[in-house]
Amino acid sequence: MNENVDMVIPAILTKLRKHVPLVHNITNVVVTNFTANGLLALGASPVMAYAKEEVAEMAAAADALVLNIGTLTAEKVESMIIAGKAANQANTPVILDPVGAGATSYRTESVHRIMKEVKISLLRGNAAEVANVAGIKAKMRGVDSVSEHNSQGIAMEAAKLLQVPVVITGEQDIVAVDGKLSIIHNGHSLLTKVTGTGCLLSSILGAFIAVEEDVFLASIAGLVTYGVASELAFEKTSEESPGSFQIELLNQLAKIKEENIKESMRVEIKRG
Ligand code: ATP
Ligand code: TZP
Ligand code: MG
Ligand code: MG
Repeated sequence: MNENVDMVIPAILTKLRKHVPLVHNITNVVVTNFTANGLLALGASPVMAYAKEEVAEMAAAADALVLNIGTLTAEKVESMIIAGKAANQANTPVILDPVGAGATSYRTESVHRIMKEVKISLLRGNAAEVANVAGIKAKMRGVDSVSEHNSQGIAMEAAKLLQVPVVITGEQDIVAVDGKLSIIHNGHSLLTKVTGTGCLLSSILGAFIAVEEDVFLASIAGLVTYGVASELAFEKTSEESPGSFQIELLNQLAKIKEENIKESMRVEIKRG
């Protein structure tokens, strides 16, 4: 790892806490409360606003807009497009989590519609979701990816085909932005036993991109912060208990410091 990146990445967390970015989420009903609590714990300011009468105003006032299609309705798609356009006009970054893309055609088509109308700053999903959005066939069952995928290959190809920065998460997290590529090895398998950990991560990436305009660096910083917080949470709960781990993850998102990140970050910059 480049020494400069070693210093720059942890410092983005301090920047986030200083600025307390307002993150406007149009998200799903499963993860709403967990997402708000996770953003608050980290040091960001969450707001959920869905009515088409108010989303443009909220998105324009926010520091990041996060669109999450987990429990989609026609009304929500309409609101997401209105909010996304307002965010684009105000130069507010827009993060898109294509939850379950490929599981039904409605999800895939809605993502395509949103991406046609709104300029996306970051697309974050599991390998199968991102593959399906990019037109690369991959199996989905509900909101979970079914089989092993070549995440690195999919991330690079999707970023190129869609012309959008991409983060694919899983055992390893991949960041592909403008030909740059990074792999993050932090995280804990208990994250797969708590619903909404991917959705919360997408919103947290929104908070990082709000304070750091280099999307490549901001994404790496968000992923290592979250990954290291999950490792600390596992150390505290120290057994395979998803319930305690979920609560401890919130605690560690509040407690994590630059020093913890410097000590534990496992980041490969493959092409910087
Ligand atoms: P899925 O529906 O496939 O679980 P998701 O949207 O929940 O996708 P994940 O890929 O689970 O998103 O990513 C959420 C967090 O969990 C990320 O920080 C990621 O690094 C971490 N993670 C996922 N799987 C593992 C694993 N096997 N080991 C360690 N960390 C993991
Ligand atoms: N069903 C629709 S949205 C959702 C479920 C279970 C939450 C998915 O959250 P994540 O973060 O992708 O695990
Ligand atoms: Mg998961
Ligand atoms: Mg998800």
